Amino acid sequence: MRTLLTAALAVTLTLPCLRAAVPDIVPRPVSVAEQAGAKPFTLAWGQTVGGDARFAGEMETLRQTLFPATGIWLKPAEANPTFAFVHDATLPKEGYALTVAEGKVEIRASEPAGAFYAIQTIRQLFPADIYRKAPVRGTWTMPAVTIKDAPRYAWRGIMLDPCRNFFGVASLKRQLDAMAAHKLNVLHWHLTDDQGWRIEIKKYPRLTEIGAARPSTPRPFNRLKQDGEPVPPQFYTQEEIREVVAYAAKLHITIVPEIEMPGHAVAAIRAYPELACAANPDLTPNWGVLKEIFCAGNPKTYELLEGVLDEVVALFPGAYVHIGGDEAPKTRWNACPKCQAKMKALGCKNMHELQTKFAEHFAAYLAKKGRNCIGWDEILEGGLPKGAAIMSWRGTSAGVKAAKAGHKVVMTPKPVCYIDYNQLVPNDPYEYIPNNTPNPIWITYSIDPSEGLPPEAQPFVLGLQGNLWAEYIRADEDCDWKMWPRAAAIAEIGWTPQADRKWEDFHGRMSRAGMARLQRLGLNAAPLTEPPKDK
Ligand code: TNX
Repeated sequence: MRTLLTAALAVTLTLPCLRAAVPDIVPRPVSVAEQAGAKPFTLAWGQTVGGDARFAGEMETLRQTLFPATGIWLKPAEANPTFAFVHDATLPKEGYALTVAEGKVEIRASEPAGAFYAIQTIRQLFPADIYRKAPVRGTWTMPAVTIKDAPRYAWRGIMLDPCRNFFGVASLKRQLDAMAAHKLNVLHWHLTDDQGWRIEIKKYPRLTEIGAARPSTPRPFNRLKQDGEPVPPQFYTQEEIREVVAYAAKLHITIVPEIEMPGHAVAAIRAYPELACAANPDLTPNWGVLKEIFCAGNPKTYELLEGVLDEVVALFPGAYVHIGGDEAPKTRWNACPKCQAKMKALGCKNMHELQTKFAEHFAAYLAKKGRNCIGWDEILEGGLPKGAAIMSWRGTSAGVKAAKAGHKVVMTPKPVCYIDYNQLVPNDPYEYIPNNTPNPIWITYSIDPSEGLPPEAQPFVLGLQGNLWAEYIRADEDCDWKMWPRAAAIAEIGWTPQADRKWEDFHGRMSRAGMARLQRLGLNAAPLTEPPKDK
């Protein structure tokens, strides 16, 4: 009897493993129940899509998503559609409930974003070939499942850097597509830096005429050795920016534009040298932390940056504008009579406090325009800047401090969130910044963005972000390689409840299906690696 019981218990305990595996969805949904023994859903000609008019955009997205690989166009239908979109006000903002049965799919959501994420899950319930852009022969089936899902965090981001090496709109769109497929919802677009000003500003055309061109690039990949080869202006026109913003909006991705200040400003200073503190600024666009920064004591600095922000706000409808703030050495400010006078006038004890005040000035300016401001964690070195959210990159302690004080925070600590760092892929053909701490995918996956925070501070963590700096990225293929599959790990950290995330489980889903999807999306993803077994 005892053995029988033990045997029964063992069977019960192993049962979840014996059942058909939970579908390989990335990020892992909050709950998935398979209807054991139920017939799958098979996509076929003549099937229809319809439902609540609030989801008209997502119905169209579903049609366009399924068509390229399958060659099947769902027909719009008012009565009894195969794919039914139902409004359900009880579901959270980006959440959804999805039921797949033989001949019938029901998508419930309170808002279009939730319905969009249901569509992304539907895609992943089909074979990976569904991601192909050209027709594929095949039988398109989905298992019968019920899924209830919603994200852990509201900010699930990736930062891309077209300043160090420029990439065009087409490159951006393919990354947006891949991000959306993984339910990432923020693109932090780093639009200005020492090596290039990439956003057209009508009021200040020299920013791109001069600042988007460069006299020389640090190459071969050496911090201080310039190749001496001029590069003509490369930037996004306002028309292109509107196109990208609209494209991202359809994918439920918000773009957070970044205008760097006061540091990483060499390109702007090349265009308007009077904005530097020194009379003869050193404008060599080396990589790294450069000493030339915007003069904080010159009214023209504020005038120009406010003019820039006016146009930025008109182009980007999102709630947040990023004002940079990282790596702003105070060498020039310390030696500048105007900055000294400004520091005293504002009652600051030191230049860190002046940087905090500088950030506060633009936070207030953006607030008047109905926008929130976010900056790299250096902006709190001189005290917590009023009205600004913090992007915590030099570890998480700045973020923890800010969240405890009631500031909104996005966690993006290096090295774990730095997807430009070496990922320890054997025989990796691409180059990385030398001497940085390696950041393989299993290390990325290990972060909990809310770790170390008392429960009352946790709501201030908006979420997390992976940063892909581009000093060492020359083309889409290196961008893909460094971003994927690590961005899938970022996506899962941002979406899935912490208690449901296990590296082995993520690795299993990625190796069985996730990697194939990246390949079908046309991405040159790096191979999926694992921690060394002997550790
Ligand atoms: C630090 S992270 C920077 C960037 C570099 C990056 C290289 C941050 C806010 N600033 O300017 O590109 O390191 O990983």
